[in-house]
Amino acid sequence: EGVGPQEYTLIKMKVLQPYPSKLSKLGNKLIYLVAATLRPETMYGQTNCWVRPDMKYVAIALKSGDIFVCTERAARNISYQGFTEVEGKFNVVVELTGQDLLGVALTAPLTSYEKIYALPMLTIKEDKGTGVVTSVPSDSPDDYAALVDLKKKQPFREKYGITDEMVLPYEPVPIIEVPELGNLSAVTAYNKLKIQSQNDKDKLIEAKELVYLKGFYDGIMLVGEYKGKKIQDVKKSLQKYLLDRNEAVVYYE
Ligand code: A2H
Repeated sequence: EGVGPQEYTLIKMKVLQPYPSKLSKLGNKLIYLVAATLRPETMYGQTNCWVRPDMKYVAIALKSGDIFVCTERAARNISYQGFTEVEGKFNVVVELTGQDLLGVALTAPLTSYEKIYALPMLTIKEDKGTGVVTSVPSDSPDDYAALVDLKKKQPFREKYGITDEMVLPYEPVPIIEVPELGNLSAVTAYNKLKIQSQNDKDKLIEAKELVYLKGFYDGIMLVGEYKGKKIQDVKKSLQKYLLDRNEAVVYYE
């Protein structure tokens, strides 16, 4: 890790009514699963959200009145970044596990899918970001591998109470053209390296090295306001767009 703090964009993924039973007492409050990303320009390609079933999460009440769902570790960091009533303190309104969040319907900014779902990813790290990850299978090999696992393994869906309509209609969306890797760079890398599942650790590391470097330096937007522009030149503008619309916040750790 670097010496300074890492800046992430926290994407606010809004939970749709009816809320799951664990969150039902929050009634008409706005609840967001907040996903830490380094790639705000990829939000056009979101197909779902990831949570880890066996991990603990908290729902915290912010001074804005909104509720954020994230790990307790992230909640503590958030409480030092001006979002809570009292600096360094956070008000836990519900304690949950990832399991409680599976199958929750959400809306997310910029994606062309009207409604997306919280699905299980088993490789989420507890000590990074918020423990909630937004899924962009077109450009992230981890996301594509986890989505394919759910698509091709019915028993895996069933184990976690995930229905077909939460998964099967969702396909990677071409949003960035990368020289030699095409417009679905994560899919290209996955196929090229013959990745078998989200647990294929070494190959996924290789796939990520391939995709991220090229994507960042040579990627061209295929959609949206910055269509035709280079990724490095649009990242900040798209982050600002999301911040201005209150669809994201900046988060450091
Ligand atoms: B990124 P870094 Cl399209 N566990 O967002 C595992 N992965 C996590 C995580 C956690 N607790 N928290 C965040 N992440 C993911 C989009 C994306 C991302 C694309 C391409 C690359 C990419 C869509 N998923 O990350 O270790 C999130 O996925 C490249 C590394 O801090 C977040 O950004 O560098 C990234 O990892 C942060 O990882």
